[in-house]
Amino acid sequence: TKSNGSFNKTPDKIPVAAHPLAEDPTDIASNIKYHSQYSPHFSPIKFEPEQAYYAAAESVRDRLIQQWNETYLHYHKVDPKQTYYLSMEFLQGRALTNAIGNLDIQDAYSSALNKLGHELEEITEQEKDMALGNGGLGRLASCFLDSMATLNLPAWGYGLRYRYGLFKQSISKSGQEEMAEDWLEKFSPWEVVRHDVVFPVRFFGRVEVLPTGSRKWVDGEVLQALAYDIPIPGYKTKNTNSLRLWEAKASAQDFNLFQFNDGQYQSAAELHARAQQICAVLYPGDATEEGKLLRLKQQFFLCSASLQDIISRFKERKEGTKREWSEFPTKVAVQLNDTHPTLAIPELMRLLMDEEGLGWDEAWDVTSRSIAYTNHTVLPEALEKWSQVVMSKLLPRHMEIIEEIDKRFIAMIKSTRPDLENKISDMRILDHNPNKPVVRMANLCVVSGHTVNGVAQLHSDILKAELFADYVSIWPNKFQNKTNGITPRRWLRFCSPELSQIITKWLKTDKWVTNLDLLVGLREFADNPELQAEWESAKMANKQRLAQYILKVTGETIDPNTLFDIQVKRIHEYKRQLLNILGAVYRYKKLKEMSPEERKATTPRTIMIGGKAFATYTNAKRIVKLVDDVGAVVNTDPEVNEYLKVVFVPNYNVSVAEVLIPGSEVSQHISTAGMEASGTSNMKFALNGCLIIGTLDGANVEIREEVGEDNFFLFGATADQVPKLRKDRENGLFKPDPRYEEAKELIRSKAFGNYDYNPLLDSLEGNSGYGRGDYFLVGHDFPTYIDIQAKVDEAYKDRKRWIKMSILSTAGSGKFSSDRTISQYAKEIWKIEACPVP
Ligand code: B1N
Repeated sequence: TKSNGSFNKTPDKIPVAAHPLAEDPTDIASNIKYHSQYSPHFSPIKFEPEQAYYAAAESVRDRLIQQWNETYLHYHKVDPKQTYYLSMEFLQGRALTNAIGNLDIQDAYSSALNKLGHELEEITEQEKDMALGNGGLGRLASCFLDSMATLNLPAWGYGLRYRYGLFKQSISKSGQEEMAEDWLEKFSPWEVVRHDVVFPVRFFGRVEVLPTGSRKWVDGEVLQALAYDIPIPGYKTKNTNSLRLWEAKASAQDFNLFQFNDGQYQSAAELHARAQQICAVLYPGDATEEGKLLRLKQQFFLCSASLQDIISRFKERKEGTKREWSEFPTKVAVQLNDTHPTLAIPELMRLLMDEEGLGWDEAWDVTSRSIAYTNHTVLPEALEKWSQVVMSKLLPRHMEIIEEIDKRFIAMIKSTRPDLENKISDMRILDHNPNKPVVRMANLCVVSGHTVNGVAQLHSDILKAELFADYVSIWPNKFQNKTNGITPRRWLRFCSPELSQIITKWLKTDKWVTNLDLLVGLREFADNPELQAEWESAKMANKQRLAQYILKVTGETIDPNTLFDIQVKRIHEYKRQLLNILGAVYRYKKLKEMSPEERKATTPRTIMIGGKAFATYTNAKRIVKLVDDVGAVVNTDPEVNEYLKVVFVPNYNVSVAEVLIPGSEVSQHISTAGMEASGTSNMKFALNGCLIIGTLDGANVEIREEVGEDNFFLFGATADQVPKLRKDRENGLFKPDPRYEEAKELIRSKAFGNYDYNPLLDSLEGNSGYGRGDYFLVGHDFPTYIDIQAKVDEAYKDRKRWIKMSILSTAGSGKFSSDRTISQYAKEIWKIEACPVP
């Protein structure tokens, strides 16, 4: 059953039936009609937006498939070094607008659909988000795929084809409710199943020692990994890469016909049921702890299938002559997106030793020169630790290999670095805590990988100074920084066509779409009244679109003439949505105390907060409920609702972000300093001319450097002050600001309903403990937060200055293109080069 789809092509002398890729809208329209008739998914009477979406998507897919096949053939022929980006999450969002945009066929498809009685915008709304990710980490993987294709890099994404992606969130009287979101309910036109790409993946079993002394993993249960490919087109280039997602299947032999005929339906199909569980759901946690066997199975399934595929591609391209294994690292770069795919390390070792017959040293050399690791968080609860007991049962051979890596690492320290002897118990991979012996996945990655990188400068510095400090003295050159980035295609060019057009007009080129540094060219026009007028009207159009969206999903009317203030991201105490809502409560209280004249002099504001809470994260869910409750009171208070509205935006996801971000004017990125590794929505907001209210955390630091400190609303403690502030708190040295006490008191007084917010507010009281004693320093940062909000209100009154700041924010965002990030990975970690399809 081992195969990777190497092909015996159809004879070249027989041409493919004519299937011209139409350029002309009339021809495109007839191609769309063709699909509605001959690729039917519905009964043949209707051609409503939904039917039009599927037919249009299939018509676009025809084009993609042509370039996709050419890309595959070209890479096969050139045989360049390729990158394999292994990730448990890809947060792709919608594909249609992106594909049409990257293929540069917007106008033709728009008029073709008009001819068929439809609007392109309405059609694209039909598509469900592909939400196989939780938040920043998954969306980063998707931005990277876009940049890799755009830069013509030979690269693959590898992930899992979850049946249900991230849950759908709705807000009821009791707060957040979760529902399964069925992105495959009606089939996805963007995936192609590769029936010829199937690999076996084993679980459980035992290790057999062969007479030769070599070891082999046998017995247990064997499932099949089947490949589904999603095309990843680059922007205005032929290169179309693949996102390969694995689905778990059991084979027909595993179906016990005898038992079934005997009426034992469940046990007859037991393995089939277990296979289905593997890819049933995305683990919906973002930086939270979990320890389920199923999650470990998912991780191994991804690693094993992907590595077998990578190895078979490596072998296939040798064209007859024997290829040396030492060449493997010159053809293969594997990037681990956090520790979630760490099992790629022992799995590659196992495949090389047990299946290919290499010795330990040779296998170790190949493995460690091929694999690199990106760290995305320093939150202790997100650093994966797997039980050695569980690991030994599920993956007995891998556990042996990990033990050997651990043993050799310790021996190396003892012989070369006796000064580190007393650090060994922290640095080693196995933690022999007698209560719960675990494997520390991050340590395994640092010891085994050739490169370790953080995702923003501050985060990378913290990794070197704290989390991985001991390793730095052994391998000073192993550690790098790769500041995150976002794709300017989805996050400006396609989500804000109005602003894009203005930028192109003033820069006299649209080259900024692939060379984002060109945006600095806007600086010289930042004071120009003509540009300012155009800029303001484009932002206003985006605000109106946003207001319509809010009305549609919440029933709340918001006024586009107020300041639009947005915080959207997963709900987490370290991200401090609670600080935002306490600030809103304080603003409400002050407005209530003002005279009507005084109110008129304020800057009216609409605060929007959105994001999903992990289903069992109680305080996060209380925060969601609090935002909604505050909104219910404020928005119906006739004294203040002209000056303040608070809206919880339900079901935040990629396509909601594409509406919210272009319509934003200020955006909050207010995590406790040192805790947000990078953040990436901060980059999207800044790129869209939105000013940031932020702490010196993650990529905020670099955004402020780039846009200029005058164009960034900074407040709060810095990362190096945080440990002392927590100590001070423990020692009873914290003196709360009276304004902070007022805000908390108003909530405790039940001004926002009867829900019991005391447990949430109590997390801000006391002296110490994670999730107690105000670990996240909301109280410490509250006064400077309120002060900076007053500065925002003042700045907004000076329209000329505000628009200038907005322009300068966009102008300073060039660095945050994922094209820049990926170029750096390609050059400094992967050592791969562009391989453009002619
Ligand atoms: O990765 C993003 C960063 O921009 C964010 O700052 C960071 O919080 C995010 C366990 C995670 N770190 N760790 C996770 C996700 C899922 C999971 O099960 C951890 N996500 C991040 C991109 O670098």
